[in-house]
Amino acid sequence: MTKYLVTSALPYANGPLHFGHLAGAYLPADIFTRHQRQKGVEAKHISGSDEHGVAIMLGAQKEKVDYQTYVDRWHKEHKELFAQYQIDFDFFGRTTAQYHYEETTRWFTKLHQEGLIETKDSQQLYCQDCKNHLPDRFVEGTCYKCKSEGARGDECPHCGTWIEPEKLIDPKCKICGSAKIEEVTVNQYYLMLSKYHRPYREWLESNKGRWRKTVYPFVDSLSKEDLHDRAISRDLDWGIDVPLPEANGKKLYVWFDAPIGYVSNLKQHLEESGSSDHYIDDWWKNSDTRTVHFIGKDNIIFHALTFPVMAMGSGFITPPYDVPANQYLNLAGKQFSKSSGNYVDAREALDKYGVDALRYYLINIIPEVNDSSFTWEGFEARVNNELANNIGNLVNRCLKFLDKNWPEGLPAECFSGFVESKEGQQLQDEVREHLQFLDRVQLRKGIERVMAIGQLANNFFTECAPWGQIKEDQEAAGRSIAYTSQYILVIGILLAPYLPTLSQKIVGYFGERVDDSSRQDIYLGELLALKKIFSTDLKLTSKPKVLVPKVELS
Ligand code: B3M
Ligand code: ZN
Repeated sequence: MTKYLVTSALPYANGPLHFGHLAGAYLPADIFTRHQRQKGVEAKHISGSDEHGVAIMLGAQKEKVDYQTYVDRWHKEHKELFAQYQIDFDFFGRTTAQYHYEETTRWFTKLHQEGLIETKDSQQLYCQDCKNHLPDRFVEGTCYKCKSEGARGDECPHCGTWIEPEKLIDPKCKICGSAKIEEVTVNQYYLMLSKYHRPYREWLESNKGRWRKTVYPFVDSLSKEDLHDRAISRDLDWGIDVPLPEANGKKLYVWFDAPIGYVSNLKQHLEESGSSDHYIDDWWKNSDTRTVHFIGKDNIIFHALTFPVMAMGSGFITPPYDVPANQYLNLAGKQFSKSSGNYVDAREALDKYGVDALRYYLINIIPEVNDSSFTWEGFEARVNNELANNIGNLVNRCLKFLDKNWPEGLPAECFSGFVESKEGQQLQDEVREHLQFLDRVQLRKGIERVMAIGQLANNFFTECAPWGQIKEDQEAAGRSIAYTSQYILVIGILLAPYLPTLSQKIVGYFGERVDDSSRQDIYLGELLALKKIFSTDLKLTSKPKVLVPKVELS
């Protein structure tokens, strides 16, 4: 039986997470995991803090705290924020943990034995003023590919090029700001990607139809001709030691150990939870497992190229089934940036507007195909016009009407005939289509489909006008309410992966009659399950309340 190993990019324990992170990786991974579980498919969601690398060193140096204290703080903050946004993980670990050092060492040793790690001399940038080596983000300059400024020694955030630092135009030291930069020769360990070109291409091409149009062609063109070897060691004092005595304390490059974090964190999770599963045999190398990496577009190379080569080269794990990378989410058209003030505090926003409203808007602007933009006006309009009007109001009006006019319960006979009706059949088709969107990781299309069902339910309710019917024909009014209630229950169930709280509240009105198995049937588009659920009179478990308060921007 197919099962899913869902991962989301290990966030750097370096500064607050913003909506771009949430909508770009964590929320999609959370929804996809909840979706699989709702279908009855086993799924695990694994992530953790990425605690090495130069960006973190710079951050800690700026605050004048030691590296471990610094990452401890951000690790804790991130975990709390995820919990508040109801982004659930089976395990959220850390790359400074002992278990992660051990797993990473195992990988290095194997790849070294297999001849996929070798030493080479190379040119590296060195600051003549502060006398530091300048790998990765210790240097910034103008990108030699797209000519935009702010390209870092590891990548250009603008065009996504994997930067060779010595080629940067006008490089500057990020530690002291100096432009007096020279090249020195250093000996480093290299991942010999060039040796793996052929098998890599064969694997890549096997994913062609499945991967997103924003992902496959990008890696395809990058790897068509050849693959360049990449340095995976650094002369720094923060990171995992290269596990060889002759390495003299060199550290591993953060992008070597970070993706191994998915593997080490799953291992730790299984151990801590007392599972009898083996992390490799039962998960990573099990032919039933589909690994899906949720990431932002700047991480594509590492997840769709280097880590897969490490996977195949070590033989430890099967490379990923899908890498549904997202584009960028901007704030009012510009990049989120705390330092330049283009920034929203995700925690404050949550305190003000609540988790359903924020998740709803963020899901609607997941940058699946193009970059997208968060705006407060957009937030207000979408929550009020769609979630509050289309769903919240409908549920409230219909169930209040039921409660008021049938205080002893709406008779079971009123519910019959819905599944076979033209409305019921159409609803069934819609639910099945919804399923396919989420299976294909088209989450925005998924939630749009749920809202379209909300619209159908509203149309039905308005056309029947039970408030008029009840004056002449009690039974007809009862039927209208019973049919609308069935729409409402279906909507409540479909909302589960997106808005767990709202879903729970809606489904909760119907009480214990909705058991796990009928809930699953309905989610899968087997609407016959409604018949069993409504085979007895319906009395709500509690008085209907306002479910989606309107947003008022202050
Ligand atoms: N920490 C980059 C990022 O947060 C990096 C991801 C690691 S995934 C293995 O964008
Ligand atoms: Zn310097």
